[in-house]
Amino acid sequence: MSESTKLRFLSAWYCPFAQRLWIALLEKGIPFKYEEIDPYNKTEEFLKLNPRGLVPVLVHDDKIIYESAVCMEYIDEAWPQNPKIMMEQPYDKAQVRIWGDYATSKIIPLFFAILRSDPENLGETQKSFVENIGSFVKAMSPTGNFFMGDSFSFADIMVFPWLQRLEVLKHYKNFEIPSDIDWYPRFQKWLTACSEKESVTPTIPDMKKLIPIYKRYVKTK
Ligand SMILES: N[C@@H](CCC(=O)N[C@@H](CS)C(=O)NCC(=O)O)C(=O)O
Repeated sequence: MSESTKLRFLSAWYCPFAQRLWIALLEKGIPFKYEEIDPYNKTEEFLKLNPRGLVPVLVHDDKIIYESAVCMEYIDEAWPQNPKIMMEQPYDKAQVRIWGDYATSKIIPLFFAILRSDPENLGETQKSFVENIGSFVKAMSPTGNFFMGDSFSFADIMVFPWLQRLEVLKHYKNFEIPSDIDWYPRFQKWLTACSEKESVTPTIPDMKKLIPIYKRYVKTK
């Protein structure tokens, strides 16, 4: 097996969870083989790799790892010589874990809640989404481009795929972050810096192809 086929990355091009891991692999410069999977049409072979039937999945020699955040921590430790995405210092590591978890437990469910909202509760859901993004942005380092300042880290990668998909919410629910909100300039600076990173640009999906994928979540009345 050549160096590049030792690590298999099972992904779906539209999946924001898989995008997290894709960014992390590129950021760390780890050679891998990308394999496109349809996780909604689960083959026996795929379920053997991940009994939960979800992408992303990593196959590293004979080891199988799944769950995007776990996979990111795994590659960071298995390739320790590359740039650290989990940070070096224990306190910094705790911060990126706290805010990575915040992305998963608060921000992402509200992204999907907006798509599923009835007109009666859309306003309240959008308000909570904005407040939660605001808390994330206000926790960012005031200097530098990224959450941890000059270091692009786990905290940025955990939330970026959803905040880069805000156009989906604009398309279906006419949602936009109010540009007059006090933390908006820091948010835009962060979003632009992340979007322009060499490890991120190849992972950004074509919005024209992506928007129809979200139709299944949308509630219209
Ligand atoms: N908690 C998982 C979530 C992964 C996930 O939901 N992946 C979706 C695609 S974006 C999937 O595989 N869905 C298949 C299904 O729900 O059956 C992670 O972080 O990796």
